[in-house]
Amino acid sequence: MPGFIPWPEPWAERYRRAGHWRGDTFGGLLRALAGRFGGRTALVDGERRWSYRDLDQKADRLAAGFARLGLGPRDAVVVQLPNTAEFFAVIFALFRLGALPVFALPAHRSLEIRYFCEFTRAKAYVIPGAATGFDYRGLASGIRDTVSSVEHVIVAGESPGASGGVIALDDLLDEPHDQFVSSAGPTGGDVAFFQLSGGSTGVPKLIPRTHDDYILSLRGSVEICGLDDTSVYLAVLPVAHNFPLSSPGTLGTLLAGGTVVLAPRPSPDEAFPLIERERVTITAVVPPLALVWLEAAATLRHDLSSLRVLQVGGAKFGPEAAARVKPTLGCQLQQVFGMAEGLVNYTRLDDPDDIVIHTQGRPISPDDEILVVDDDDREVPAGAVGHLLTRGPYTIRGYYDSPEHNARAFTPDGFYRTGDLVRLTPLGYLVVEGRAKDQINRGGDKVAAEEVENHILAHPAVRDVAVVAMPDAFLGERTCAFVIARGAAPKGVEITRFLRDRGLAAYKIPDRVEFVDAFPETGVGKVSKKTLRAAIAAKSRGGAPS
Ligand code: J2J
Repeated sequence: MPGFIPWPEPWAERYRRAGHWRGDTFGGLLRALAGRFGGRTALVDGERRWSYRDLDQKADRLAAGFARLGLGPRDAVVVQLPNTAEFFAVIFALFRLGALPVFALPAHRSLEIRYFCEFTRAKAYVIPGAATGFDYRGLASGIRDTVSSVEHVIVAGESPGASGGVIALDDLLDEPHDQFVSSAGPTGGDVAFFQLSGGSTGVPKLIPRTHDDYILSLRGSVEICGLDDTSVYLAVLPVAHNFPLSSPGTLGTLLAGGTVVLAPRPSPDEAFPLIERERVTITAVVPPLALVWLEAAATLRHDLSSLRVLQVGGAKFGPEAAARVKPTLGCQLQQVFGMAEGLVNYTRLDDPDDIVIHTQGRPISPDDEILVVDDDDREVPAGAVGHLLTRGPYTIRGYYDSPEHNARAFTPDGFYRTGDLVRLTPLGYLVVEGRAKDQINRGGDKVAAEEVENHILAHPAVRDVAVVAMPDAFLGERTCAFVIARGAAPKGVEITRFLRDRGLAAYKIPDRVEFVDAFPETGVGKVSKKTLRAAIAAKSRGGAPS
C-alpha cells in the first residue's frame, strides 16, 4: 500500500518465526470467536446485549451492505462513534471487507474530520445518530459537500430510512447475509486501520496498524492482564482510542471471550452502577478520572467488589494518588504507559506495591527494544534520564504517507522517537520523567502545540504565538497560548471563539491566553518555550486564569 512503511523483511521474518505474527486477521478472528463463544455475551450497551454470534452476524451483514455501497479493500472510512455496540459492528464489518477504519474521536470537529477525510481520501464517514449533544449530521453534510472523495455518510443508531442524503446503518444491517467473504480479503500483514497520533506537528499524523502487529499486542496484553472468558471490561474512555481499544481494552476482552460493557459517560454516577450491575472485573481510566473515582468511592455507595484491576494511563499518575487506589477501591492498580504508535508498558498484576506505585511498567514483548539516549542518540548511563526510543513487533516503522516527518520521528535503523523522557530501573521498568516533544498532555488528551499555533496565527489580530503547557492540579497540564498582537490586543475569548468557530476540537482550545509584547529567546534566537512555561507556572500559582 503506498504510504505504508512495512517492517524490513528480515525483521518481519524474525517476528513471524518467533510466533508474534501468525497471519490472523480481525475478520477471521471474530468468526473463530463466534464459533467458540457463540451465545456468550460479547457486548453490553444499555439494555442491549449482543452475543459473539450476534456480533459476527452483524459484521457479515454490514460488510455486505458496505460492499453494496461500493466500499472495498483499502478504502478508508472515517468512523466517529461514541461507546456504542454499533462501533464494533462497523469496525469488524470494515475489517472483513478489508476497508480501513480511521479512528476519529467523538470530540473531533470539522477541522480534524476534514483533514482525516482528505488525507486518506475516505469514501465514507460514519457518525452517531441523535442524542449526542452535538450536531454530527450538520458536520457531516459540510464534509460531504466539500470533500469530493466522501461518497457516503452513514448514521448509526437511527431508525431505518434516514433521510437528507444520509444512509441509516440499520438499513445496511437489514439484509440477511451469511458468512461474508471478500474476494480480496486482507491478510495478516496488511494494514487493518489507522490510529491517530497525539502528535507534535502542524497536522495530526495517521498511524497504520496491521492485523498481525495489533493482534500480537492484544494477545500479549490479554496474558499480562489475566483476561479470560469470565472477564468483564468496562469501557469508559472513548472506545476509538488506542488505550481502551487494545491495552487490553475492548478488543483484548473479545479475544479472551469476555464481556465488554460500554459506559456512555465516564463519571462515577454512570460507571459505578454499571460496575455493580455487570460485575465488572477490569477497567481503564486516565489520571484525572482516577482522582474523581477515588473521591466518589468514598461517598457513593455502590458495590465495586467485583473490580479486580484499575488500569491508569495516558498521562503520568503520581505516586501519591497511585498509593490510594488499593485502599480506596479495593482492587489492584495497573499503570499503563502506551502509545498509539505501538509500544505499551504495564506494571504486572503480581508486582510489589513499590513498583506498581512508582513506575509506569515494562514492555509487553521480550522483542520490544528500548533505548534511552541523550540528545545525540548516545545511550545514557544505566538509570539516567534520557529520550525513549523503541522498535519492535508492534511498533510502526513510519507514519502513513509522511516521509519528511518520518525522517525526524524515526532513527535510520527504525527506532521510533517517542518524545518521552524516561529512566529505566534496574529491573527494566520505565519511569516517565517528562517530555521532549512539543505537546501538551491535558489529562491524557494530547494537544500538539504547533497545530494550535497554526490555527491561532490565522486570526487577523495575531502576529505571533507560542503554545505551552501550564501545570494543573487536576489535569496535570492545561494549555496556555502566549500571543503577540498586531495592534491593540483582542480579548482572550475572541481567540478561543475564533478557534471554536474554525472547527477545532474543544480539548485543543487554549485554557488561557496571555498577551505579551515579545517572546523570551534562547541563545540561538528561538522562542524559549521553557521560559514561557516557567513564567505561566509562576503566574498561575499566583492568580486565576483569564
Ligand atoms: C506518562 N505518560 C504517558 C503514562 C501515555 C495505553 C495507554 C496509553 C496510551 C496513550 C495508549 C503514559 N505516563 N502512563 O495508546 O495503548 C503519554 C506519553 C506517550 C503518549 C501516547 C495505550 N501513558 N503517556 O496515551 O497515543 O507521552 O496513547 O508517548 O494517546 O502519552 O499517547 P497516545
